[in-house]
Amino acid sequence: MFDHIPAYPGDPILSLNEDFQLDPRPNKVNLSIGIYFDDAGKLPVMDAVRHAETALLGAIGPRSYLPMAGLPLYRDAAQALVFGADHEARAAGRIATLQTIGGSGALKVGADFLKRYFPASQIWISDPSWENHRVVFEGAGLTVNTYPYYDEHTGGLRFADMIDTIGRLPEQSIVLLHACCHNPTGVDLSPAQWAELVPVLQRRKLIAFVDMAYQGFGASLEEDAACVRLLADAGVPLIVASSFSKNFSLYGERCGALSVVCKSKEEAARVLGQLMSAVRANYSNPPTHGARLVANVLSDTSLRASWEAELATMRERILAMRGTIHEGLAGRVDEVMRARYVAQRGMFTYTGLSEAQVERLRSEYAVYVLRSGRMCVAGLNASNAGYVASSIAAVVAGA
Ligand code: KET
Repeated sequence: MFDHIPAYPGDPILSLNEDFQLDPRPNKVNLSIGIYFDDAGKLPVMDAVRHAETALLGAIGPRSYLPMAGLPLYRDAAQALVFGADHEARAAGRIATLQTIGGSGALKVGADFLKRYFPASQIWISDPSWENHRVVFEGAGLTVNTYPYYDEHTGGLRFADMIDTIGRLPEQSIVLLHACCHNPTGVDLSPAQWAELVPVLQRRKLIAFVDMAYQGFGASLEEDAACVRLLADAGVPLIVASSFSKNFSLYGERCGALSVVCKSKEEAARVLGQLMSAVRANYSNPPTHGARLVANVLSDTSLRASWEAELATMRERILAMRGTIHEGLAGRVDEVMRARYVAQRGMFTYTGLSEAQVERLRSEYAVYVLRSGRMCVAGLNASNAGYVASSIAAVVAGA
């Protein structure tokens, strides 16, 4: 019966991470998947989350199904974090927000919603983008195209080309944008560039779909969300997928949210209903535990302060590691290849290494980066950064 089923070639991120786990070499370094490790190379449990969890365990209650839209306290807290607690659209009740299975679930529910109600629309994602964007949107039946984004010659942004392409898209096209900490390149739009993009989206009557998986890892919780608020203020039709996987270090709990900014409260209620219907068709309703943890941390003044402080420490450690590897590569690779470690932001840097160099890094040095050359700099620490720099220098020299 199943003879015709082909083997799964694997996922460029998750399968590589699994290969890493099986690698017996003691000096192995995992810079593949987008996970933040601390300076001891461990996946942190954040203090605020530990406190919230201990309190929750002491008060274990019954576990019914959550509503299709998720836990109300979580939905409100997630919305406030993305848009700012005092945003006018929140006060007006015109943002439809629901709890999703991670940021990925938010993308899928949003994609299903768009496919159903904008059947003629196609989506444009950055070139390159997170590999799974194409997979999720094509899986929902959308045609996926790309707009120019990364300039491999400079390690920067092809902003003029990006604007030019977006400025010529058909009306009601969907444009996928990364709010901050672009995955995989680490290259973001500046505030001035966002301000230039917004009127183009408006003029062409496009739908902005913003993926914000790294809020707090770029500059700050507020600055990283500034583009979302700018788009909402301008009245651009806006959908936001957000995630607590990274900024709460709660990867396995699958905590995300999807928000659609509408023109009225009444419209938001209709949109929310259709998003709930998409949830029901996919997985019925979301899980409880992680959502309770996030909601309890965000709504408790002291836990929230502790979470924000620890997140700032994580962000600063990533910056420090960028500096360390930048220094470690001095005089060993050319400046274009070296400068990006400090110019790019967030968890990822596009190293500019070729596929063959990436393969040598893995096979000869047990250093894992993605085939595309993407390195998760959040996997570097004081003990491995020097070794990683020397390994990169060796494969670049072809030695
Ligand atoms: N959007 C982006 C841009 C992203 O990098 C990830 C995860 C997600 C959404 C998914 O978030 P989640 O809440 O886990 O569903 N990226 C890392 C892990 C992965 O590929 O699944 C990564 O790029 O390594």
